[in-house]
Amino acid sequence: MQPRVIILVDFDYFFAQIEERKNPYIKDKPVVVCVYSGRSQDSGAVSTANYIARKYGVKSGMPIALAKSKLESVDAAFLPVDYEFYEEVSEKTMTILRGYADRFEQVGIDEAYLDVSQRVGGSFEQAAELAQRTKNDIQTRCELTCSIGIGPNKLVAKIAADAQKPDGLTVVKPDQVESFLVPLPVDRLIGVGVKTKEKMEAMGIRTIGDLAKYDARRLIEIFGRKLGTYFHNASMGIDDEPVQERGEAESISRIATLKEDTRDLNAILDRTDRLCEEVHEDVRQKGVSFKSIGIIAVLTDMSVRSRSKTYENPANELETLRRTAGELFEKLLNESELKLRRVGIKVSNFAKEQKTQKQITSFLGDSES
Ligand code: DGT
Ligand code: CA
Ligand code: CA
Repeated sequence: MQPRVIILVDFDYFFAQIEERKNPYIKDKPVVVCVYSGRSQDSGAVSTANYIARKYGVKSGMPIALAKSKLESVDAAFLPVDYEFYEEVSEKTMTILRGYADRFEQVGIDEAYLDVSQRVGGSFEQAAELAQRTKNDIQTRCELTCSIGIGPNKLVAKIAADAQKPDGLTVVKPDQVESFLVPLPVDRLIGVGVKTKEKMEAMGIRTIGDLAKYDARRLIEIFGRKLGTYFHNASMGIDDEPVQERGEAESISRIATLKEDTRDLNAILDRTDRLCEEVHEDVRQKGVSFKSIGIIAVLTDMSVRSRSKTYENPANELETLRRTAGELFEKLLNESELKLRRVGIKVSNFAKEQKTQKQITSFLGDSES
């Protein structure tokens, strides 16, 4: 069987790099993107920082005041996060990246897996060329740098992408996986967070190689079957998880403004019945079934309420949608005093066409990362 060739693209200091692109004059300074909590002037946390600021010890999650003290002696730019704009940029980059993949999976705002096995015919050399072309294209069209890892699976590709940052390109061929992983600290594996790392250290496991040598049965005794098996396989670079195209949408919804603010259930349902029809038409066209039905209400004070109900079995009938929406709006009216201004209907929790096998990432909920 031809080996899989998986690419992971991760953008460098994403939010801060976008800010640099916006204001090129800050490019040579430390740039710190902050989530201000608004309580006092400098309260809040660092979202991310450019690599110049990182040299001064500034890190994601750090209090803004601490970052300021680290950069006291230099001219640095502290900027508030602008998520909407970053999302716009993200969408554009993801559209470009998708064009380079047989199968594509976005993970988070600045990261994506590309399965390129077919288009490179299993060749890691060709994949490296493809990755370089991808980087150039992204640079030309988006003026952004990214780091790329290439491996025989998602796990190795991800760790490879982290190996050289920023603007890196790291290729790990199947016969290099072992020597690549063995010396790395164990917390490079997804799923090994601070606590697990400490626990493993106490067991004498410091590197991925140490973990690979550790008795698999003992790992299962200590971490449980799922996590123990995952750690054992991951330490040897084994990962069968497919690059999974995301469903077109995770939810389908419609929202509308009522003719006048009201608490009259009939007037509300008159409007939401039509929204239900529209949602249902979308559901029908997409050929999905949903397990969750939700309602959204914007009240006269502009506050937003939502309620939802999840069924055991997926449904797709208009009648179920209408009936559930009716029940939920009735409940909501009982629980609040204000009139409703806008109403919405949402379905989510779509049932997949074919059941996919439980994969490694589904273990990760049990662990911190
Ligand atoms: P990198 O990939 O090491 O060059 O740096 P980033 O900044 O791209 O880091 P990454 O890929 O982990 O995260 C992508 C974006 O997510 C980042 O630009 C800002 C945001 N982010 C990451 N960590 C945190 C955090 O701890 N707090 C907040 N608010 N945002 C974060
Ligand atoms: Ca990144
Ligand atoms: Ca990332």
